[in-house]
Amino acid sequence: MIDRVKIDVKAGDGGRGVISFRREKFVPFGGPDGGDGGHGGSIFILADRSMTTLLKYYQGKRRFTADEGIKGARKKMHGKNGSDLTIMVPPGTLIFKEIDDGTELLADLTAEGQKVIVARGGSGGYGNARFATPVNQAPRMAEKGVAGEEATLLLELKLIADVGIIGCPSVGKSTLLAAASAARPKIADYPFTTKEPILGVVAVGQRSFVLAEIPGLIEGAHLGMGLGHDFLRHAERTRVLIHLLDGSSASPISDMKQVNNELALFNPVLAAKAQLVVVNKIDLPEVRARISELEKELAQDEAPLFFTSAATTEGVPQLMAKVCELLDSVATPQQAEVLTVFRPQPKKERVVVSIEGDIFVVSSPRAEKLLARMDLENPEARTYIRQQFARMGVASALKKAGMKPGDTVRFGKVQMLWE
Ligand SMILES: Nc1nc2c(ncn2[C@@H]2O[C@H](COP(=O)(O)OP(=O)(O)OP(=O)(O)O)[C@@H](O)[C@H]2O)c(=O)[nH]1
Ligand SMILES: [Mg+2]
Repeated sequence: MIDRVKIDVKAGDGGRGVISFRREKFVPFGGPDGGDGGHGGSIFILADRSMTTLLKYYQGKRRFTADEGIKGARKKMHGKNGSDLTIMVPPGTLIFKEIDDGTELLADLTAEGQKVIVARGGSGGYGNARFATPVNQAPRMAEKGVAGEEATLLLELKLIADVGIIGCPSVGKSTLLAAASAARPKIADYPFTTKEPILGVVAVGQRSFVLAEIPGLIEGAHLGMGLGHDFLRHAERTRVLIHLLDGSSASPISDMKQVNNELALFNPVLAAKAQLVVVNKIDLPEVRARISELEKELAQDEAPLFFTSAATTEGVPQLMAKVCELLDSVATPQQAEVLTVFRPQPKKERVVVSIEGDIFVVSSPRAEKLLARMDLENPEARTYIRQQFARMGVASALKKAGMKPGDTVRFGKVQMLWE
């Protein structure tokens, strides 16, 4: 039961900085006062419990854009920042980003309130007021805003079960799941019919919860016997456990003790989870005859006790209503935190020049970033770029590679004649 959907996100571009000069009465020549552009809005994804599936993104919008930053204005006025956009997903959603050779995991939102940034807004460009220097007091250049990040994301929902059905093999776990939900697991009278956890959604009035069958537990399960650990790990995520017993077993009580022992050995947290004890198969006359005896023995345990027939559904609605009630009283693990995405960046950038035909290709993200912000038609901006290239070591790297003025140089998507 995995839910997957692909969406596109585009953060807002930064607003451009503007070129403007103060104009005042009786002042023959005012200084530069062009303000900076606003930053583009970023896009976040937030785990929210009001969402239970990704269905909304199958049926509705699949492309999300955040607002752009507004351009700067006169009197050094900063343009308005674009507002951020938050996309809601259910807890349990994995977020992958498409990259050239596959996908990379950006975040695993397991708990309510976790939030991750998936596309950063572009920063606003500087207005001309920023470029005034003692030598150039009237700069006629400003920066363009930086483009907002864009990405294609794959959202994948791992359904986290609220409630797990545990118990020995063949006690009727699949039958109970089928009786309470629309899930249709395989049911048969040999052990380990169910080989992986199976989930179903149970509706009780207006409420619903996710119920999972945890495959049969036997002695040694914590050591990997039977079907092993994986399922116990699955049970760790649930909030309530239904401990199902076969009323026709030689000793339902020792079955229960054995399973509880396995839970404790695997993880004490698991053993401490709220349990409901359920004796199943009461439609069988020999089981019905034992009810009061079992009731007495099992009453020692503090867990609520139920008798059901998963086969005829007798007692099942009452059990599910109690589960619902118990879920309300068991606090959900809540931890609001902002996840940071780890993207390693080289500490100090090296400028690498390669030659393709008669074009000098410069690899330098910093230089590319600078060019993206500049208006190459503007002579002042070109002078500024030349100065910055000298500082970044781009000019010397090109010279070393044998480039001469008049040659063609390429930075990412931008190609230019070297002046
Ligand atoms: N009479 C009776 N038989 C039942 C009841 N519940 C389950 N069974 C039978 O018990 C056998 C095992 O049922 P399953 O639901 O497959 O049991 P399980 O616990 O899922 O078993 P595994 O997945 O193999 O561990 C099947 O033959 C069912 O028909 C019940 O309430 N009454
Ligand atoms: Mg089963």
